[in-house]
Amino acid sequence: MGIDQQSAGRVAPMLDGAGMRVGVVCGRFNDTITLRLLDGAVRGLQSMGVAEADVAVEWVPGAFEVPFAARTLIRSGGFDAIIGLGCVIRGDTSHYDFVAGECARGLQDVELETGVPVIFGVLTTEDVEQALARSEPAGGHNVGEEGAHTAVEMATLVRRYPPA
Ligand code: INI
Repeated sequence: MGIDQQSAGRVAPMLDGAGMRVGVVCGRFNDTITLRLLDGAVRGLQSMGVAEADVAVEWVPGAFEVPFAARTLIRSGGFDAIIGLGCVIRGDTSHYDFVAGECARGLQDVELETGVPVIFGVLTTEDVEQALARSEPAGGHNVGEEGAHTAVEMATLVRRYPPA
């Protein structure tokens, strides 16, 4: 579950982030996990040549606020991509479904409305153990780091096909 099944001959994307400006919006709720995602995202961006000065990090209260912040950054201008980070862990009530669902829908809405790639780097897990396993330090599985790769790949697509 949740593992991208890769074929042996999979075509690797060209990931060159030099000159790209990327916003990272991070939810504070469950910040022991989201800090690990943020580490991964920054590490991933740096590894692809995105300059430190071209990465803007903004914290918001929780995953529910991430889409609004993503839209706010995009409307300010100059961003090639936004990475949304958060961690929603299932509790005893239906709150989880609203927060996780609206965050995902909101991020997709912002991406399609603005034409700027918005990456869903929000963990939605049953428990803390699952969240820890998806936010590992360098060399391990980290959804923030994967989000950085997705951001640069999608921003590259937009650069190849600018609006007419
Ligand atoms: N926000 C999260 O990012 N993760 C959660 O697990 C979570 N839970 O479980 O409640 C959560 N709630 C806060 C929400 O994102 C908003 O900040 C809050 O509802 C105010 O709008």
